[in-house]
Amino acid sequence: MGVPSALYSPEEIDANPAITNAGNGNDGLQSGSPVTGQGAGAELPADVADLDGDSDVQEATPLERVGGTRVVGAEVDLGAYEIQ
Ligand SMILES: [Ca+2]
Ligand SMILES: [Ca+2]
Repeated sequence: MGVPSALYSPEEIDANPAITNAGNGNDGLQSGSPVTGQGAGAELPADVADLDGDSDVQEATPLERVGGTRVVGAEVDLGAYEIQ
């Protein structure tokens, strides 16, 4: 079992992801982060924990790490956060 492909890009990114408040409680991505839109939304895992409480556990994970919408814009952001 590997890492879900929504969590990395085939090209990989060797740059600071610009995480807000990194190392001191995480709050998400800063505007202009190089991971913006670099994920693969088609590969998001199912919402097996029903994070949004709508009883649909077959849909793609609807929320990101801090409760924002999982996919904003044309493509999911790489990693656990999504710029809102
Ligand atoms: Ca759900
Ligand atoms: Ca996005």
